[in-house]
Amino acid sequence: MSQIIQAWSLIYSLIIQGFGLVLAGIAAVIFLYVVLRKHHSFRDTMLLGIFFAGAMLFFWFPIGVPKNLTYPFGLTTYGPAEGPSLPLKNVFTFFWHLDSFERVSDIARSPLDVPPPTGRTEASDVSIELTTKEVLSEIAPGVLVNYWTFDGTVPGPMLRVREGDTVSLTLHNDQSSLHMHSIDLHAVTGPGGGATVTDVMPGESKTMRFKALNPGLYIYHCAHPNVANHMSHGMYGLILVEPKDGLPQVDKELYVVQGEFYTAAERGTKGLQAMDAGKLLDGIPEYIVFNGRTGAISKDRVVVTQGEKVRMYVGNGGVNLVSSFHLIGEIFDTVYPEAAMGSEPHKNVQSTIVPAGGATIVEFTADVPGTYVLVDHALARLDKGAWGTLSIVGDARPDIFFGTPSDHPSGH
Ligand SMILES: [Cu+2]
Repeated sequence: MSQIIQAWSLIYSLIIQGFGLVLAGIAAVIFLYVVLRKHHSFRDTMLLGIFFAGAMLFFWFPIGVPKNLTYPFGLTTYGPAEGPSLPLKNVFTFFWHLDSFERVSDIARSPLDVPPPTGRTEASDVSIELTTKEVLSEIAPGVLVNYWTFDGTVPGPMLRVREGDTVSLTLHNDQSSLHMHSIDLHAVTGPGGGATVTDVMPGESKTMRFKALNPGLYIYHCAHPNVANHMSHGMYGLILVEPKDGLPQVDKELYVVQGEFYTAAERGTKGLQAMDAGKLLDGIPEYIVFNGRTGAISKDRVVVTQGEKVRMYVGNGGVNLVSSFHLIGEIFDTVYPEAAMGSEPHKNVQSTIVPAGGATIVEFTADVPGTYVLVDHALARLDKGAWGTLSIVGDARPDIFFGTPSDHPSGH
């Protein structure tokens, strides 16, 4: 039953609304013709008809065709490949096989899911396997999205290698996928970052090999055309290339990736959502989230003990917005700006830029217990979902922070 409701919400917004208007228009023309013909000659009816059509064009033309009706046929794009509209055949196949798509109970990759340091002092051969999979999951309570993923979560798994390693990466595309996918790792030196040699059909696998020449934290993402479309379905993650001497040891490491989702229906509309190619091109997302959905990073999930040194690996899958990453109530002791390594990191930073298709590394020490809110400090984005919380547990530190909490606490 719920599938029928979900399918209905999509059919309603995409098809019925559009065709309904066309049907109403045809009926209105016939109705007018019949009524006018009763009292007027054919010539007068035609003149009146032309008058009404002209008046309608006068008011209608400046407004243009309603946005819903332009999708997916009326979108003009100038990219290197086709625009972000989904192939119509795949849309039909999607509905036909709606029941066979895996329903993931939680799309979010845990912020605690960070692989341990390689601990190696020598370069090595490393094998990585990733599977692209299209699944269904909730971006907000009751709001279902068709996510395209690496390994079934958003972001995909964090990868960790060492500078100088030779990486053999096999990309599988799950049999249930409707689309081709590929991977472009910004850590790769070579055409397409690997995308040119990893384009995989559903059910197919391809292996690439690359040498991790430059240390740093890099975004990886699907780069099958339309790239923005694939990325805004959730296809991104981070790969850390540790410098030869490793990174300084910390007590806790966290993994956070911001991303945007462009649903056709308004934010909060329940049921299965269609993506809106127009909103994607205009860069007006309905949802902006950390780790794939609203509320993915919570103070119950991320608990830091007082005194611990925390490092956050932060990425931005975009595809349109630059993030102003900030942790309310903390100052980043150390920031590797744009996740660059090899130069002196910045000290004592409040907010740091995470470019679309870029990353940053921030570190702080947990001093004062309480709940802390991480945000994109373009704060209107909080209401689209771009925030999370973490807890610091420990003893009060009145020497650093003292006051009486308000009965009406503010978030900032
Ligand atoms: Cu893809």
